[in-house]
Amino acid sequence: MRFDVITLFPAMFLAIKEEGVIARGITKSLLSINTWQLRDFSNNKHRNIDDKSYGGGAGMVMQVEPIRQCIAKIKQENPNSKVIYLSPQGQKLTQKLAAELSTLDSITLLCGRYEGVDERIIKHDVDMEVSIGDYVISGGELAAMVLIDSISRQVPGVLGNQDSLNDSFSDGLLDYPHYTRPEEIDGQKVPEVLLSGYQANIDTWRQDQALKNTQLKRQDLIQKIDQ
Ligand code: 4GO
Repeated sequence: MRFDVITLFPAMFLAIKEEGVIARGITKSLLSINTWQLRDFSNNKHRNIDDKSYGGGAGMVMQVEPIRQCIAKIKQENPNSKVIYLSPQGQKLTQKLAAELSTLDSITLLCGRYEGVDERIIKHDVDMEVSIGDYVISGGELAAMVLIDSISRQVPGVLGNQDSLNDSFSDGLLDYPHYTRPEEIDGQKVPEVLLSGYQANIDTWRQDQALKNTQLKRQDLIQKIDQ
């Protein structure tokens, strides 16, 4: 999977490029993250990429031309790249959507700042709007990183011996509880079944706990399964 990211703050992406699961995916050549500084596509010497909003009001709007030129440049190398704009108006990110997007070869992520991008970019250049939840953040970058992470961990080989199929939500339920050493701390014991060595019993216990966890914490997810 190749990610191309259009942003005013490329350095923000060092956080995921240099640490953790995504960094390992990059080392294994299963992933690449290429950032594009939108200001490099400005058409003036001040490197401006935004202007006042037609109709007035506070806040600047990101202009069409630099974004369109940047996308054209990215598409020279990846003609089929799917262009995603991160915004609260987008389709809500779920484990299922991340799984679907993980089958693509190339995704371009457009990160807005200020009041966002000129609507004509969304109409003409963007294939899909995605939202990471019903709240506003100051730029698309953090949302893009959430999307990159959730997609990348479902790209085959990225997680190694761990397995994204066991993630919460993959079967529509939350995860079961996890324990590690020591067996007892301050009187709190690890559930006996996990020490028993009977894998069938452990699997049954985990399924039961996942269901109970979901009933207790996320009743709405149970209703979704029943539908
Ligand atoms: C994405 C972007 C929220 C989301 C954003 C979200 N806020 N819920 N802010 O996924 C345009 C300028 C959008 C700031 C950006």
